[in-house]
Amino acid sequence: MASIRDAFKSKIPSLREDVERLVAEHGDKVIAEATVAQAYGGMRGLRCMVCDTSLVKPDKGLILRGTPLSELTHLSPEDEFYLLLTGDIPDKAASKELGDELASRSHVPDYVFDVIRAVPKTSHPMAMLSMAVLALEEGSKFRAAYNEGVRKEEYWESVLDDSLDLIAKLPTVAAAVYRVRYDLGDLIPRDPNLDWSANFTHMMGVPDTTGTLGELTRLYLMIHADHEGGNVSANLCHTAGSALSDSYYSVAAGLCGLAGPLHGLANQECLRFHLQIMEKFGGVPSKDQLKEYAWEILNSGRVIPGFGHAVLRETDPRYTALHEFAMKACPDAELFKLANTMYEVIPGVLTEHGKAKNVNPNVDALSGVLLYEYGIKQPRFYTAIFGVSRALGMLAQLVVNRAMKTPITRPKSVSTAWIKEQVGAK
Ligand code: CMX
Repeated sequence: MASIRDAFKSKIPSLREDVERLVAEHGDKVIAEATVAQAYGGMRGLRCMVCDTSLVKPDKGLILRGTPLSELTHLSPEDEFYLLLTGDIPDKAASKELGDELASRSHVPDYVFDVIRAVPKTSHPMAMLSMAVLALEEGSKFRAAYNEGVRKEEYWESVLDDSLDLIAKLPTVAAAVYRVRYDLGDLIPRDPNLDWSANFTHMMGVPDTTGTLGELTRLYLMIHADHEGGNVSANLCHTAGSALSDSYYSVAAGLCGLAGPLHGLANQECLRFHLQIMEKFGGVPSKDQLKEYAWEILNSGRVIPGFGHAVLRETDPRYTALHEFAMKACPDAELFKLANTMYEVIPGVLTEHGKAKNVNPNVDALSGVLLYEYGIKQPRFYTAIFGVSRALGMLAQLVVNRAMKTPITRPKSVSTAWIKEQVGAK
């Protein structure tokens, strides 16, 4: 099977032809209408953005290049990147070639570690990670190619180079953020015998006491990579990239969005919520105690982290994948027992509360629990781990968009006065 570059390159002519014909023959057909509620409601459900790497179906969850997540959780994150970009799962040879290519691109210049060390220790790891990604921008091959006048048809080649470089370096950079931010001692070098995921937790210095840390890291980094195009991180990366900002600028933009508590930071908030409950009740509370506490949270105007979703209307299949892993790896862990009690109690409480459109758990209801059980006891770092994974999806989408010559994003904004006039409101 071909290398990731050749496999993608061979698909570009037919992808371009297909979309050009679609727009030429059906360009004036209507696919979406916007209501006033959507204009004021985060454009929820508005179908006016294209993303071919993955799709989130309200009743089924994440579908990657046409295949449900549940059938793909055996893939390594690197193979998933191959799939997201090309639409194909690599065979052994192509997978090894990609792994070797990432290893060969993994060197991080020393000045990037200096940037990480220069930031106050009180900074959030997501701020440190975003800064480190921006520091890597100095080496952008797309920016250099653009300055030399590369043709639009060929933008994708150097964007793919930057993207592979960034993916290769991200575990080293994020692990450095972890060790510096939490005063864990010297940085740990990459181990050439480990793959991309296993190297990440190795460089963080997380002890593998059960022999299953590598499996958890692979699964975690796999399931968080892509979640179609409209979520905050993917959308921000897409918009920055549409201005031809290179992969580093675009991923940094996406990471800044991921850092929000309603998006990627929810895993941190969720674990903190679990720990608070354990402390308050001196262990796993009874269902009645948990129900009462959940009402206390809701009545004080706060959300219950780890439940609900902007698009999904069923249990998140990413939650299901983590649950299956936890059932094998740590069925007796107290935090896992609490997560299970929450699964039994919270949907009923949220249903009675009557606001949330989805009362089921999302991926964050379990992701932090597992990281904590495996010895990563700093919840503020969890979103940075999510960020390393989400970069795969953001970058696959970015390369596809440059290959498709997607123009700069520029929706038309309208004023409240215009909307009032439009609908005949006073
Ligand atoms: N606890 C309490 N209230 C909730 C809730 C929850 N878990 N989920 C939704 N609601 C509330 C909303 O805050 C909203 O209230 P208002 O009308 O007062 O503003 C109402 O129910 C309707 O919200 P919705 O349409 O069902 O959900 P949204 O699309 O507005 O928001 C999300 C989605 C994820 C931000 C929301 O469910 C939430 O805040 N959940 C908790 C945080 C969380 O787990 N985030 C992780 C998301 C995972 C991901 O990004 O992939």
